[in-house]
Amino acid sequence: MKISRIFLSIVIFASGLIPLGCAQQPVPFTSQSGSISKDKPEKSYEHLIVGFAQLGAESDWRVANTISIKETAEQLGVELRFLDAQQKQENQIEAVRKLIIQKVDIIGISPIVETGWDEVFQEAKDAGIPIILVDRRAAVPEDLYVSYLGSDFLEEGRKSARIMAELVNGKANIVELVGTIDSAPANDRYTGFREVLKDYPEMQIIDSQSGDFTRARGKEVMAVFLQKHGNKITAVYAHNDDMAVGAIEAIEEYGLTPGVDIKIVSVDATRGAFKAMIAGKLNATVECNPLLGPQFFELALNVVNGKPFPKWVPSIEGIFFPEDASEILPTRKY
Ligand code: GYE
Repeated sequence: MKISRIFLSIVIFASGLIPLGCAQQPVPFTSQSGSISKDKPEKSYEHLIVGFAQLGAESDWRVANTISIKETAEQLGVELRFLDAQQKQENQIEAVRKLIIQKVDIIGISPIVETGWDEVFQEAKDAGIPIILVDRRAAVPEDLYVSYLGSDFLEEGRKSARIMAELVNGKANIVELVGTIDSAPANDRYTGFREVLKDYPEMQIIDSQSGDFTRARGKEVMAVFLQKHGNKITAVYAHNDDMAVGAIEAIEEYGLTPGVDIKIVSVDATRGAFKAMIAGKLNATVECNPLLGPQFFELALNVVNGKPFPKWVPSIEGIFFPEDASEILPTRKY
């Protein structure tokens, strides 16, 4: 493995964020919920009831994320009430309301989109039930959730652009497969990529459309890009691996060679991406870690017990390339 090509980014230091162990505004919740009174014994995992409002099962990343949450709950003996919103915000809002009625101790949610959460989060707060944002952020006032556990999506966008610039020597006609519209990862991967592109005037984004983070939509949108722009396209930036894999199929059906005629960079680092890199069809994948179960339940227990916790728990992530893919694939858990 060429370590030099794997840039482990220890986000917590790089971004100067709040280090683990620093309390960040847990107070409004703890005092409101009254669950942290000194008379009450500390809860252990076996006594914790956790609600989780998952957004759906749109990608390999999401499937791995769900498995991680469910498996960790089982290992720790936590009672988990898991609801799947099937990629509809109204279902996810409904799920939070159900969990409030069930009086769970705490709610984890991966908000499908960034906006539209104020009302239901306020309802949870009024009921004294803390909300942890897991994987995706929501655009709500800071007092409506206790903590965010997940990745730095802006940095993933920047990393993707830096890698792309290397691959194409600073000159490309790029098409972009955007994730779910208005989702935090799509918004930030879009913005972070463009931030870096400012330094590369000969790298142009010639088209950009949502593929909704799915393989099927990624393929469809890429086919449309190819019909519209044909051989002009020299690079694809996909906001996740599933869409990149779909795009690879579309490129092959169009008669071009993915990874060679068209350079491709995507985000997640799923096993599917490693297989595509081994086949020479994907040029790089930027890691986004879905295995958040252990960190989530640790955070949930700390919140419920009134222990200190950070406002953001960032993941540590790397970038992977074809030359290392065969060696690394067997170690990948998703
Ligand atoms: O990159 C994508 C999934 O929110 C980080 O959602 C997650 C993204 C992930 O559908 O594959």
